[in-house]
Amino acid sequence: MRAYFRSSAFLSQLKSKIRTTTNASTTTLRSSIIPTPIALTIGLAGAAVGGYYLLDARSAFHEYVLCPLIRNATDGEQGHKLGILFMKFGLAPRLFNEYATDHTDVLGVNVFGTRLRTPIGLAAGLDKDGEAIESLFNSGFSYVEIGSITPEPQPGNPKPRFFRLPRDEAVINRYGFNSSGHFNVIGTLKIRLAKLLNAFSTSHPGDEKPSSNAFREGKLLGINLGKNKTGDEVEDYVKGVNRLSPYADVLVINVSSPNTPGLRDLQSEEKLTNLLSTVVKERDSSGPNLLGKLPPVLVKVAPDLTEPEIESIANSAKEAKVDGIIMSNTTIQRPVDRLLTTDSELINQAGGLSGKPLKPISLKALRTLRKYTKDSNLVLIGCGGISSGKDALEFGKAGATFIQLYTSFAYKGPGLPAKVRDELAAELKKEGKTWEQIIGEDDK
Ligand SMILES: Cc1cc2nc3c(=O)[nH]c(=O)nc-3n(C[C@H](O)[C@H](O)[C@H](O)COP(=O)(O)O)c2cc1C
Ligand SMILES: *[C@@H]1O[C@H](CO)[C@@H](O)[C@H](O)[C@H]1NC(C)=O
Ligand SMILES: *[C@@H]1O[C@H](CO)[C@@H](O)[C@H](O)[C@H]1NC(C)=O
Ligand SMILES: *[C@@H]1O[C@H](CO)[C@@H](O)[C@H](O)[C@H]1NC(C)=O
Ligand SMILES: CC(=O)N[C@H]1CO[C@H](CO)[C@@H](O)[C@@H]1O
Ligand SMILES: CC(=O)N[C@H]1CO[C@H](CO)[C@@H](O)[C@@H]1O
Repeated sequence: MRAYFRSSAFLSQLKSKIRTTTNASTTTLRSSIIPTPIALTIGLAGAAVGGYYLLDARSAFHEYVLCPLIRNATDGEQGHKLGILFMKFGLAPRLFNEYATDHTDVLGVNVFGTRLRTPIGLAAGLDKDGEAIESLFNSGFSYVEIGSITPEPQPGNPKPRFFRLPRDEAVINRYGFNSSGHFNVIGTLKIRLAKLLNAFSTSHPGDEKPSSNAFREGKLLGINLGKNKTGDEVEDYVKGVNRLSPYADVLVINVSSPNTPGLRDLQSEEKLTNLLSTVVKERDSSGPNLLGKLPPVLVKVAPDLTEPEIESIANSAKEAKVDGIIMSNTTIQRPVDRLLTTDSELINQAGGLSGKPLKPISLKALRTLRKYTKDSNLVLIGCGGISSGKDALEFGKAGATFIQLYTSFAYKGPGLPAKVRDELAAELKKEGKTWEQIIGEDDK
C-alpha cells in the first residue's frame, strides 16, 4: 500500500483512476468548459484591460474601482456570478510572489497533519460548484472550501435571493442551496485534477507527490457537503462523504439550522451523535483520499444556538470523534441597533445575514464553544464577519485554529487575503508572538 504512493507509479495510477472513473457527467462538463459568447466577450475585455497592475491582486483598483463598479452594474446575484466567471477563466488577479512574502514563520499553523502557511481561509458558498479553485488559491487563501454540494442538482430558492447591505458591508442571502449536484462537481474536479497532475508530473519527475488536493505546499481544499431539500439527511451526507472524499483534504457537513427540531433535549443530542458517527464511519470506510490521506470531518454550525445547544453539539462532536467545528454560518438575527442600513424592507428579507454585523454574534458563539471543547482535540475554525487582520486575531485568541471569510472578500475583492495576512502578521509581531501561540489565549 505504502509503495503505491511512490511517486511515478502513484501519479500514473492516479491519472488512470481519474480516467477510468469518468462518468455520465462528461457532457455537462464539456459544456461547462466551453466558453459561452458572454464569457468570451468578458474574457476578451478582461485581457484588453489586463496588464500587471490589474492582475496584481493587491492593486487598489479592485477594491476601489472594479468592485464598486460591479456592485453598481449588477444586482447581488449577478455580481456573484460575474465574479465566479472571471475567476473560472483565470482572469482574476493573483497574488504575486506569495510564497516569498507570506510571513509563514509567524502565521504558519499545524492542523490536520499539514502546516498551513497562514490561518486564512475562504468559507463555503462563494464557489459552490468548484469552478474557481485555482484563482481563489492564487489570491492568497491557504484554505478554500467549495460547496455546499447537494447529492442531486437543485435550483435553490426563487430569485431574488441575494441582497447587499453595502453600508454595513453585509449580505442577506437565501440561495436555498442551489447546486449542480455531486456528479457535475466531481466532473469539474476531475478535469482540474487531470490538468494539475500533468503539470505536476512534468515539474516533479522524482519521487514526490502533491501534498494536498490544493496542489500547493501548505494549503488545503475543503468540500462542504449539503443535503437535498427533500430526501434523507443522513443518506445525503453519507453519499457526499463516499463520493467526494477522494477529492477533499477536509470534509464539512452542516448542522446549521437553529430550528433543527428540538436540538434541545437529550434525545436530539443522541440523534445528532448518531448522524455524526455515521458520517465519521463512512469517512473511515471510504478510505484515504486520492493523495493517501484520510480527510478530517468538520461540522459547521449556526451562531444562533443557545448555550445548552452549543454544549450539546460539542458533546456530540466529541462522542462521534469528528475532527473540528466551524463557528459559524450566517445568522437569522437582525442586530438592528448595530445596522447602518435603515431600509426595513431590505433588513427584513428572509435569509441569513453575513458580514460585519455578524462578527460579535459569531465571536461570542465561538467563545461559548471553546468553553465546552477545550478539554478535547476538536479543532475550532472561526468564521463570521471577519474582514481584517485584527478581526482574525480576535477569533484566534478566542480559540480558532484558523479562520474563514466570505462577505468581506465579496466587497473588497481579491486583494483582501493578502491584506488580512499582512495586518495579522504585523499585529502578532507587535505582541512578539506567533499565531500558534495566541490560539485560545483568552481562555487558557
Ligand atoms: C451568498 C452566500 C452563500 C453562502 N452559501 C453557503 C453554503 O452553500 N454553505 C455553507 O456552509 N455556507 C454558506 N454561506 C455561509 C458562509 O460560508 C459563512 O459561514 C458566512 O457567510 C459567514 O461568514 P462571512 O461573514 O465572512 O461571510 C454562504 C454565505 C453567503 C453570503
Ligand atoms: C449606479 O451609479 C449611478 C450613477 O452614480 C447611480 O445613479 C445608480 O443609483 C447606481 N446604481 C446602483 C445599483 O448602485
Ligand atoms: C448558484 O448560484 C450562484 C450565483 O448565481 C451561481 O454562481 C452558481 O453557478 C449557481 N449554481 C447552480 C448549480 O445553479
Ligand atoms: C445557514 O444558515 C441559514 C440561515 O441563516 C440556513 O438557511 C442554512 O441552512 C444554514 N446552513 C448552511 C450550510 O448554510
Ligand atoms: C445545504 C444544507 O445541507 N443545509 C442544511 C443545513 O442543516 C439544516 C439542518 O440542520 C438544514 O435545514 C439545511 O437545509
Ligand atoms: C434525492 C433527492 O432528494 N433529490 C431531490 C434534490 O432536490 C431537488 C430539488 O429540491 C428534488 O427535485 C430532488 O428530488
